[in-house]
Amino acid sequence: MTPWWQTTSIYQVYPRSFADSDGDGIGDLPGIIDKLDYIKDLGFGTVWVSPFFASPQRDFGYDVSDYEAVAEEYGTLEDAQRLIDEVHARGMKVMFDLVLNHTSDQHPWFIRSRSSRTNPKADWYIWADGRGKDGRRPPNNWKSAMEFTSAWQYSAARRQWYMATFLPFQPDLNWRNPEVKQAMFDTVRFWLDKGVDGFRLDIFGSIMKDPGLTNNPLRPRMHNGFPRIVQRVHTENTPDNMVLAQELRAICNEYPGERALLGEVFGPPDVLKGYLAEGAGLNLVFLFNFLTFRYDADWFRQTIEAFEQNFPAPMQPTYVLENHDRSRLLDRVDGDRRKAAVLALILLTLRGVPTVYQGQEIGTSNTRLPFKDALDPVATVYRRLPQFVVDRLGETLNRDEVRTPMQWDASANAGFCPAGVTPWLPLNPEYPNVNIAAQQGQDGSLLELYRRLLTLRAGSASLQTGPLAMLEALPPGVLGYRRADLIILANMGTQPLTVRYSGQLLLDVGEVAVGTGRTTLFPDSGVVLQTVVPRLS
Ligand code: TEU
Repeated sequence: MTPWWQTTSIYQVYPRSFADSDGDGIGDLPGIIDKLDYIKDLGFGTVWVSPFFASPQRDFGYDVSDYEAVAEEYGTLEDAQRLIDEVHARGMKVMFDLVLNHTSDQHPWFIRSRSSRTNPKADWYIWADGRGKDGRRPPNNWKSAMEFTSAWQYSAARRQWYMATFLPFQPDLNWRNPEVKQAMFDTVRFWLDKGVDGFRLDIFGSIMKDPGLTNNPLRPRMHNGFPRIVQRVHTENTPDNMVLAQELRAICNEYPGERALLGEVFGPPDVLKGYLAEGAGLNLVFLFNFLTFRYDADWFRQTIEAFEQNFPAPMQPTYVLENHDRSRLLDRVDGDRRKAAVLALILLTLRGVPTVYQGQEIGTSNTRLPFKDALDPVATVYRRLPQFVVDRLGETLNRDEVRTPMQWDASANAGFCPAGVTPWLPLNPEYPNVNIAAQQGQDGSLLELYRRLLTLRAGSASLQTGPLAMLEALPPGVLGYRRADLIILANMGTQPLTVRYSGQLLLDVGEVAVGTGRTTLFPDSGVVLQTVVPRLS
């Protein structure tokens, strides 16, 4: 039998902004539970919940201070258990989000660790002596994820440096210390025991660094849409990190029901595939190339082909057009909702596991927010850069812009929290028009398109497990592929185009004309066609 994670579709919930059940302006676990029917009715198979664990919330949960407790504003451990059970009661799966690379600097482990060089937790984080006369220069040239800043932070108490791959308040755990490994594996088991179906693993590729602290090669160039000052050969996707994937998988394999691991990893597909270790490692890895797509048939064809080549069945590519870190897709197509519909068609008919970020299904746009008011700590780092550098670096350096409250309806506060309450981030001003209630049941709405596509997918073996083959001899502008007996076509060009493919129309977006032996697609349209008439028995 095909394991559930190979054929599922994932809906990402960002708890702080999903639904506020107790009127404090912050989303919470009971709020998510109240909305599970919504996710289920759309047709998703899996809910991935971003971190809700105890945290000072400087990075809104990606800075954990207790992995086995729920942050007060999100609820209780009982709520977390109820969330798991309620997801299961609806026949869905649930993945939690594990931040294994670093903790909060407020985690008791780190508070202890930084207090002296001899305390029992002294070696739980990555500490090193500095260079130079007083050791006041960082141990090596490793850069943080912010690119411009060192990965090392000085601690006066120890007169040493600790490593922080992301932000200074997120010290990296020392996974080469067996006690650390044990403690973190215990956490993994803690949640598996409660019945969680798997984990999304936060910046998983950065966990195992070179123990020799070798300098990274200084070779500035673009990588995955980001400018890199140094190449991260000694700090990212190291061979030891691939081994860690297999160790974690072995823990999951102790449990019934195919628990699954989905890695947030960055790199070229042939490197990322190493994490899957031919079935013995992570189950899935995010392929983030779609986050920086060009709306262009040729771009999609090439990108899909590269993934197909590197992730043939039973491996599954994991496609992602949006998440809580990067721009909403609508802003990448100048707000053109027809293009958003074509992208939904592609995302949900490809081979592999599609992921959808809350609000994507109604075409939420980035909320323009002044940089100076940003709550996002990443924006705080970049705030010091001159605007022209920020512009060149790309979009959504202020991640608040993609984390504003979910737009449930046109009432005050969009139904996210009660009227009169101030939500933790301002609402997207478009919410009176762009919201779930306005699109629910409306023919032609993006929301109903997602529902139709997910329903089609859930009921179609061809879409779930069928092979994917690119169609040949298509006019430039048209993306086309076959999934077993189905044909998917999308016109991403600017002219109406006719192709020599036809079949029974299962689903269409935009304006199309399906004839005998030919289909005409107007710009920003697409179809799913069935080529073989099913036999009646
Ligand atoms: O993100 C890691 C990451 O490298 C990026 O997606 C990052 O947010 C982006 O480069 C910033 O410009 C993960 C989480 O998804 C993110 O929300 C956390 O802040 C981060 O790890 C630290 O845990």
